[in-house]
Amino acid sequence: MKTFLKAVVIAILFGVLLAACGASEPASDRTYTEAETLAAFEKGACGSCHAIPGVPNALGVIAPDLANARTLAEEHLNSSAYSGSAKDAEAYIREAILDPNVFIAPKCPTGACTPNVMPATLKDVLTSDEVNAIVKYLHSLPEGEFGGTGAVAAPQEPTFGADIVLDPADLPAPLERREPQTIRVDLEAIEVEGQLADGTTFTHWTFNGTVPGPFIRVRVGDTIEVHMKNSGTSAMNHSVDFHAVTGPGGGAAVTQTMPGEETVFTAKALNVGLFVYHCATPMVAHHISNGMYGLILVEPEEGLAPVDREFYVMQGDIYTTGAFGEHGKQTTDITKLLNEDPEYVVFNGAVGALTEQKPLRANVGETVRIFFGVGGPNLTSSFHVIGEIFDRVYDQASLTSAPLTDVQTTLVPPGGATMVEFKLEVPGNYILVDHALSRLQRGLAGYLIVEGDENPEIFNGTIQPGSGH
Ligand code: HEC
Ligand SMILES: [Cu+2]
Repeated sequence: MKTFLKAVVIAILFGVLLAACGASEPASDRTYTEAETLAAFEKGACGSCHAIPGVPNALGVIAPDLANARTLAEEHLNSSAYSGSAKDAEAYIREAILDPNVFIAPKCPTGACTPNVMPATLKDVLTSDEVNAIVKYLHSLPEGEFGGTGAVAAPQEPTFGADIVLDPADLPAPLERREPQTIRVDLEAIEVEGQLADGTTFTHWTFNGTVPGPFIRVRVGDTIEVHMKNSGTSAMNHSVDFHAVTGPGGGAAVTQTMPGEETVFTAKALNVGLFVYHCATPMVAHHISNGMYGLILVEPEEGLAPVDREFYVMQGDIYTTGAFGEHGKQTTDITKLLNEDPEYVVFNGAVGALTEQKPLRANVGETVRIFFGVGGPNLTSSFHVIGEIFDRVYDQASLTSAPLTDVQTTLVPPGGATMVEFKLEVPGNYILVDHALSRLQRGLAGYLIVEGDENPEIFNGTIQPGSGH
């Protein structure tokens, strides 16, 4: 609830910046297929805030239920709070989409409506044909009781999308010793149809096209100059909240960014540690679940102790319309999201990301360090590497406390991180897991493949085929 309130506060802040538009679109005679209309609702992400009967996934609970859009429109047209120019319900609905600032409905499901949560950018996102399709649909809904939303069966054909997996070895090298500097951080929110699993794609929302977003590395005392861009192809507004930042919303209060625009802020890294960053645009859980998270490391003045290899891994839970393993294009199921009942749980954004696709690789005799974070939005990880023991765990990613030593499994909450280090003595295939092992069946596994000479003094035996190791 706290996050939600924060999100609303942020929405208020950014709404102040939005200009009103006004002009209403002429009605068109074109008729729309049901699929086109549903696609328009999806493009506008209406369902992440509104419940809309007949629209799959439109089960949002923070905005008025549009089941009775026509009745709501007729009531609200006559309200003294209304400053628009619509004369009938159809025009009102169109205006609510194109110029929402002229009116605030008195009641949202979670209480009084908050101004400027309804995005003012839909007029840029949707074509006038799409708006017309939506208006016609909402205006034509029959009055009265709606028994649930008639979810449309997801297509079962396999789909193929972009590779959004960030390689766990893709992170900047340790910093040289130096005086504090201003470091420019470029983030771009990019919405992509990414490969989630074999034959299954998902509308990933990303920072810089990957999950997790880029690993950012600074030292304490540095000032970060964050350029938060939102791609012109985005349907949604996006933003960034750095847990390493001291200031309103960790930056989210000043980075609510419309498609095609850029916001900038600076902040001083006061605290050493490994911190999560994530999108904080309502519904925040939806943006995080779709992949908008990453880590920022604030090194101590003297740096971290040297190791042979560093890796960057993040865990996330995903709530698709279709069941786990179902082929086809998936979007987020808001009911499953709110019930914290994920279909997929993954490392670095996809099933197989760190097994078949981009496993961690190292050699016998080396020391490895894993920067591990949980984007979530909901599941806490019991992080464990099968066949290894963490020599050091920087619990809660506190790098200024002494590490725990000789740990089997460590807890990492959503919006939290840990840094673990261990030495590799024996070659083999070590498996990164969340020891809540049901999640293995939902996609959560990674390999650390260690090559080198056998070390029979430490481990001696013959690996059995089919053991999974
Ligand atoms: C980020 C959340 C959000 C999204 C996305 C969103 N809305 Fe809204 N919408 C709201 C909120 C909150 C209100 C009520 C406050 C207001 O009137 O400004 C609202 C109000 C409305 C109203 C007026 C309802 C009334 O009671 O008078 C209509 C119609 C509407 N939205 C349609 C849409 C459509 C269609 C889409 C997608 C194209 C959409 N909204 C996308 C949050 C959202
Ligand atoms: Cu976002």
